[in-house]
Amino acid sequence: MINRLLGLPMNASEHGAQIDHMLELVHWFMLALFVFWGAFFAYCLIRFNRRANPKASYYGMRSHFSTHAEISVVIVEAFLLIAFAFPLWSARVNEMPSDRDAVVVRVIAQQFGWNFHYPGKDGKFGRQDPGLIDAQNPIGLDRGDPDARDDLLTINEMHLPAGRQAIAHISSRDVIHNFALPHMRIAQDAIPGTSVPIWFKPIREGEYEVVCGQLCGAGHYSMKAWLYVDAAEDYQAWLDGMAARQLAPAGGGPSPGASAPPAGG
Ligand SMILES: [Cu+2]
Repeated sequence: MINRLLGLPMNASEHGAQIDHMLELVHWFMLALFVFWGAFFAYCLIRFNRRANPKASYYGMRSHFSTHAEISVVIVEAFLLIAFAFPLWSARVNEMPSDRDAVVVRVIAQQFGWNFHYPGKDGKFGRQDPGLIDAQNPIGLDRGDPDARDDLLTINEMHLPAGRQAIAHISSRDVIHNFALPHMRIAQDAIPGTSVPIWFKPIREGEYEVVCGQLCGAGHYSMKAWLYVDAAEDYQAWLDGMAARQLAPAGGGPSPGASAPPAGG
């Protein structure tokens, strides 16, 4: 398998096989180029050595050959771009599923960790205010906002259900980071002041490492999180458990045995 040969991590997303296929094509092409140009180089060393050519010639000699070779390389590269890279990229940006059909999460990077913000049962994200950011409230969530009452927050732990599309809105609190999910074959810079959506569909349950793909400071090496892709019922159980732990029982519904934090509400 090409994944193994190239040292790629296992693919766990729906579109990942297409990415791997393109990587494979590019590598075969590079191998062909390497062999071809290496042979041409060796040929030139012998054909144009000093003993055989005591006087330099600036005209003629095989120049058409290398021009044709270079044009062929450009044509193959254009083909790879137009036939493979553009459609892949276009699907990432133009075929974004609607919020109704997907699990939507906000990802807020900070030095040096990942905050995950789930909208809760109402499906609406509460208001965020940078002025509210403190040690207990890393994303500045305004709990006074009705939409925020059932919102859930995790640090360095993301859960998604397998087999459903996921949309992640990527942003940052401080410097530029990069939300990289190697197993999902997707990555996106986390840029302060912007929120960039990405989407993918995890197809394999498991635990996957999330890394910061952008050198972001002295603690960059430690900026890791885990993505848990769960079966649908396990995902729901996780959400329910989080809600029981994080939310005051005023939010409605029975929450048996929830040791609610002393929050006003
Ligand atoms: Cu980072």
